[in-house]
Amino acid sequence: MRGTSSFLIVANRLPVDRVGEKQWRRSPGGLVTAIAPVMQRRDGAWLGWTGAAGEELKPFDHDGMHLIPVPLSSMEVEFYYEGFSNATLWPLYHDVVATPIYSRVLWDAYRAVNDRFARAAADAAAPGAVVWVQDYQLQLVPAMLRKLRPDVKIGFFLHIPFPPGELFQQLPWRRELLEGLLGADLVGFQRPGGASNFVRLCRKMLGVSAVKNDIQLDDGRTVRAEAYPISVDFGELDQLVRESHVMARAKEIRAELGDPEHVLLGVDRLDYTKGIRARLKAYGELFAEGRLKPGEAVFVQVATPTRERVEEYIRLRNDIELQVGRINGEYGEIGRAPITYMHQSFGREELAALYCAADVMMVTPLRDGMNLVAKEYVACRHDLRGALVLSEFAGAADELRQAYLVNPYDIDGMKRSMITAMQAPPHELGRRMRSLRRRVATHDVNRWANEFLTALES
Ligand code: ADQ
Repeated sequence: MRGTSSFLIVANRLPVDRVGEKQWRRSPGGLVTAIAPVMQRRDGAWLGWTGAAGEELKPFDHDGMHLIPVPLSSMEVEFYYEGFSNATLWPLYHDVVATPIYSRVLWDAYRAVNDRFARAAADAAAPGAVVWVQDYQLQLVPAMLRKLRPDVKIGFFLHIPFPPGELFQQLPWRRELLEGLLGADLVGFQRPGGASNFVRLCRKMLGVSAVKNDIQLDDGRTVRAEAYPISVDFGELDQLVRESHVMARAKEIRAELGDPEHVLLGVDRLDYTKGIRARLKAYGELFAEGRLKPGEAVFVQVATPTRERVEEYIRLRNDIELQVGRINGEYGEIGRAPITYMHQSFGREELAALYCAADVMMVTPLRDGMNLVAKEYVACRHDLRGALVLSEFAGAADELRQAYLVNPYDIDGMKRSMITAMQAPPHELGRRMRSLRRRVATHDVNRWANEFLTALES
């Protein structure tokens, strides 16, 4: 039997979060915003896990979207999600900044869960449907689905970096993953470098031929690998920050921080790839050297709780909380702590107000597929004030050339950039911000989704 959905998103998570026992709320974030209208136009469905282990739910509708839950047992959450996805692939794809775990038990769970997603997609897709598979948790799905349903068009988008061969080749299951991805008609990456790493690896490991980004397979199919840098909903954010209550809240935040001369901001998932430790180290040294004084600057670091059962993340949280305590303890005065740290998730409006309150936005990942925080900050600064300090190792650095670009491994360099950004004259900030905003406004998340889908369907 064939399903009825002519457009299908397949992702690890459904685009909803639970509120209370029975209610759902659409998850925040660009992907859902960009894709929701396409789903409504095309009788689409979204297939994914609810986020609760052992839960089996029937398909349901929410907010104009048809949602198909895929169940995961608690063992699968541990082995497929926390294990192979987040303790093997995540560190391997991010320059091995933590040591990846290679375990056959984890791999078996990854394969089994990918197979379940592929079968569910095969059941849900209408004849000739377009199926768009998302991210590193589901890299085997394209080939598995193609086997079951050769009639559908399959796209895949990788939200994180695709590593160079020297690193990828560590993976004991490297061939299987490449073959999994080659089940798609179009494989999308954040950066051109990711696409070329992939093509080169396919040539080398699988012996296939390729003309530029088109990979030729023995069965006559051509798979295209291409960069589609993801973005944010510029229009929505730009409008949000013009609302008077958001502007008022931004002022209030600065007052609550003691109206310091400089407010610096970091907003990240509490992840070791985000470079939080190095950024705080650089900031702390500015106090140690007397280049900043208590009351003069406040660093607000918001770190969203994430993957809290994975060992590396437990260690990271302890490290950062110790570091914050040390800097505040050593250099703070009563009522004037150099760092305000929050291990919390914020709502869109509060986040937007924080962006508007910050003079210097510190986005300094050691490696990042794109980094939407950098683009959100730019979208929120219609006042043309504010400086973006951005890591060269974030995908966003390809586009946001007018940011203060830094190497996050270079502590002295980061200190210099922080000071330069804090002291930059308004006309210089305005010049940079105008150019950054032009880029994000013309390359928003709708354009990203449209370009990918147009290429997939052509
Ligand atoms: P992430 O690693 O999650 O995404 P990022 O792109 O920065 O990284 O997106 C984080 C999102 O969470 C942003 O929209 C941000 O506003 C939000 N967020 C962060 N901290 C928050 C807080 N305390 N409260 C509320 N919201 C918060 C992965 C890849 C990235 C890639 C994206 C999209 O790692 O490189 O840009 O997918 O493809």
